Amino acid sequence: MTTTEVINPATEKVVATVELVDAAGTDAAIERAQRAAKDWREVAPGDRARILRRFAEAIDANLEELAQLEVANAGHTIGNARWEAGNARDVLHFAAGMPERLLGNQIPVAGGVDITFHEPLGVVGVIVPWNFPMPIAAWGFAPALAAGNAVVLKPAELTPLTAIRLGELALQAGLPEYVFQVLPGKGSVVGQRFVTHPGVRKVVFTGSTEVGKQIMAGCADQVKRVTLELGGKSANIVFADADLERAAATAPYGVFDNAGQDCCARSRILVQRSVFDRFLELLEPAVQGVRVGDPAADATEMGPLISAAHRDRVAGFLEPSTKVAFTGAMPEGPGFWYPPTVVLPDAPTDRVLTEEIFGPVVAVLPFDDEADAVRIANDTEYGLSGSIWTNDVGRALRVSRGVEAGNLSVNSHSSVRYWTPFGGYKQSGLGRELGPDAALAFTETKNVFIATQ
Ligand code: TAP
Repeated sequence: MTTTEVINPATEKVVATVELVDAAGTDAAIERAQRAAKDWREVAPGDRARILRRFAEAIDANLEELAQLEVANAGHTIGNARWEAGNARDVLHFAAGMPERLLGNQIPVAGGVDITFHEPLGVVGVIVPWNFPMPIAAWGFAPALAAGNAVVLKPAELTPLTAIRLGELALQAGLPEYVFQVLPGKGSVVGQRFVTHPGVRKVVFTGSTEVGKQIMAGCADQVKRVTLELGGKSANIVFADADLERAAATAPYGVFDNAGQDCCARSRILVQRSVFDRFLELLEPAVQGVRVGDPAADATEMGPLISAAHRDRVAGFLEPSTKVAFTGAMPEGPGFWYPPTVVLPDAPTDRVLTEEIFGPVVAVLPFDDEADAVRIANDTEYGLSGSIWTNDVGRALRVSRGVEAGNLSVNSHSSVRYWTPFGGYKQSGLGRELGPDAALAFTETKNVFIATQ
């Protein structure tokens, strides 16, 4: 049996040793899930709903333990980690409303009755990255279970602890055995088997665009259903007519939350040229005010990066020639720390502008007018989220419609609510998660005609 050591990124100490599932173990789990799925789809909608509610309540009862586990495993601030466990709970509560609302249509036809059903797919494979282990897992497994599917879930090798605990809580809450299995293991082994095993009927993948493309190509072989949530390079657009003080005070939190390891990070700040210098003056104290340090302390706003390798990768984006405007604080001693960093790119082709850094680095650049702002915002292969700061409601709507991204916020940096749809344009993804239609992504629509003559 292969094992992996789970490291606390704030202390560099080993917090747990986890056994990794191999290819044969993955196949066995998929086959158990196939059998379990047959019974689970027959459970009455109201009973499925009740079990999901109990699962949500079990998370709530263990919320602090789950949050502390995430602080130790992923270096998330305790405030964020509590929100993340609460989000998994809320996503389950929301999904518990779905089994009884999977409504079909009755369509007028001649000579009979025509009705549609939303049938479960069977076994769904969910592949989760390390940046938000609990929420991203729940966005996949909760609606999939609600729609009557069995789920096999692969957490990232770096962050398996909360997913393993969620698997235990599901069983305690009364979810039948093998309906929800957590399989810690390597992406190239367990994740890859989700793609190639014909028993898995859909793959939900969140992670890098590079691996997402391989997953999509692999799924094509069996015309396997796929949802992809991939990278981002989102723009925070600040117009001269905006409340500049608020825009500058909040901008660091729109990009440095979770140490910038957030697919929705607003890692490009576009500022109207007439207020560019003033905005930078206001941004500097805001960035220096971000409290970076011990993630277990209540007041901390930013923790470490996930690993030494990732810190090196982030640092690699800054060339000797990169113009750094200013940086924020960073603790000394052990831990994979990187300070909040503001850079001023020289050209539209600079890597800090074109590539997802996935760390606490933000590029600030000027634009001339509305059309220029939309053009620069869209000058990327990504299209996940973004913010627009203006006090002109017409402009807010025009620019929101013009920016090619799935999740935009005006005078705010919010991206994710479990009851609104979430997902990306272009190479940021395929399909949508969350929102009122979440369960439909885990069903096939079946049309049945019944002759009455
Ligand atoms: P990846 O390296 O792509 O890994 C994501 C997951 O896929 C991990 O569980 C990984 O397993 C697994 N995996 C790796 N290779 C695989 C393969 N060949 N077949 C099947 N599974 C495979 O991404 P990451 O670095 O962990 O996560 C960061 C990326 O996720 C960023 O680009 C970020 O933008 C994106 N992200 C997007 C969103 C949304 S909602 N759009 C949300 C969060 C993150 P192991 O790591 O265990 O090998």
